[in-house]
Amino acid sequence: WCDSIMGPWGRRLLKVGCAAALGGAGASYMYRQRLKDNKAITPADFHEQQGPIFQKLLALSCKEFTHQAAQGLIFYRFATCPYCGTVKAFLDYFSVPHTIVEVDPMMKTQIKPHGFGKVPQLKFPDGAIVVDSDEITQLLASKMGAKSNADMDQWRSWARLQLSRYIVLVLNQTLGDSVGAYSYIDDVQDVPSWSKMMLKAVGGPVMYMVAHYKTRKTLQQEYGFPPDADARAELFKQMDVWIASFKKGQSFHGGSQPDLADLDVYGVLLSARFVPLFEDIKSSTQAGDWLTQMETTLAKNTKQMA
Ligand SMILES: N[C@@H](CCC(=O)N[C@@H](CS)C(=O)NCC(=O)O)C(=O)O
Repeated sequence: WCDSIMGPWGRRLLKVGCAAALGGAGASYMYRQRLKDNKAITPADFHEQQGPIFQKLLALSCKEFTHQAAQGLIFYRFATCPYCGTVKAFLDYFSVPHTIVEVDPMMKTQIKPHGFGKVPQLKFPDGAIVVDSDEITQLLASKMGAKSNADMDQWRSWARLQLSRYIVLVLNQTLGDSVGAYSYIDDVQDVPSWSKMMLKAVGGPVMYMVAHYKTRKTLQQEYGFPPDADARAELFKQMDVWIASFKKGQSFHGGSQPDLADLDVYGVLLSARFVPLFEDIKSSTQAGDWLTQMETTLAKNTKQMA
């Protein structure tokens, strides 16, 4: 039947079509399952279930905290995760000694034993693990005596809720961009080659779909991003508004030194540092000098051990 109606090329096309449909359905099932697993436990419950070890961490004085942290914390992250970027900026700025563990984004092998499926995660020498960038940065800021205010909070929310999403849209404009955004993984050791391949073959297309059908919709429905507007132009415009919020003649939002808003905004932008977008923001918006000063300041302060 096939032979007479379709011929050999038709049959080949049919097979490729079926394989693509099966692959798509499989990826969609895995993605939904993963979201479900990620929601299985909240950060608050995860912290509570650690019991006294977590309560002890919260109760540490600034001096005791610095003493414990001096032994080195382990920071689990995906290099391109904007929330992980905020934690990295805080660790660097406050000179908290830390070692980075790059988590395999496909299999998440390195955090499986922890029982919490999302990064960032910060592990303390006594075994306590803090998850969620909001919780981690709040803990670090309070132990370092850094306070927020309403204006900073507004910019910090903008960074997490809007800026991070514009970056996702720009990084996933085409399917090629989505696959290319995972190129950083080639330089990561401890991730098996087959996982790297899967990440590009499956993770890339999934991120493309997420960006176009979820992220764009959220920006439109919740943050007034006009349909069919150019995400890159909007991102650049918003970066200029951020810089315009600085007091006249000051290098940072915080004045002569970065404040918590500077750290969060910079941290979110770190998610784009493996692709040309990061340098484009430097050269095509008012944010160039600020970005360079942030890089210099954090490089001077960092106590990254590996
Ligand atoms: N609200 C969390 C969000 C963290 C989050 O969504 N992390 C993503 C990476 S950007 C993640 O780990 N996703 C789990 C996965 O890929 O399965 C935070 O601020 O830390």
